[in-house]
Amino acid sequence: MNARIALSAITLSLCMGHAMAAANHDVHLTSGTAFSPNSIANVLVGDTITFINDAGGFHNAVSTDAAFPFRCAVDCGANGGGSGASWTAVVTVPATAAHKDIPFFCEVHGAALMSGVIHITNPVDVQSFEVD
Ligand SMILES: [Cu+2]
Repeated sequence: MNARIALSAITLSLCMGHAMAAANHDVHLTSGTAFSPNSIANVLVGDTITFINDAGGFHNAVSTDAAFPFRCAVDCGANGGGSGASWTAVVTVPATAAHKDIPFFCEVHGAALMSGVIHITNPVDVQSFEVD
């Protein structure tokens, strides 16, 4: 049993390449019409995306994808419409978004002008095996 646990831990560390704890990905909304970065890669289910509007722009961040819907500005609820205030909003990637690319945009400036995409991958499934 001890051998099995040790090998599982080694396999895990080799496959994952990073800690299992959820990561956060900051996305800044600029004073112009951009998300920075506008392509967020290597996102895992359970990670958080933090949208930060601190450059004086009037924006929100919206996904209409049913796998990972959000509409955020001052909050991700009633105050999710555009706001020029300094605001921060955090969304957590749900299991329904695994292996998907989730597009998002700013309703104030429109998807053609101000948009981005979250690339959601998943870690290799944990495997273990017995060694006699
Ligand atoms: Cu905008």
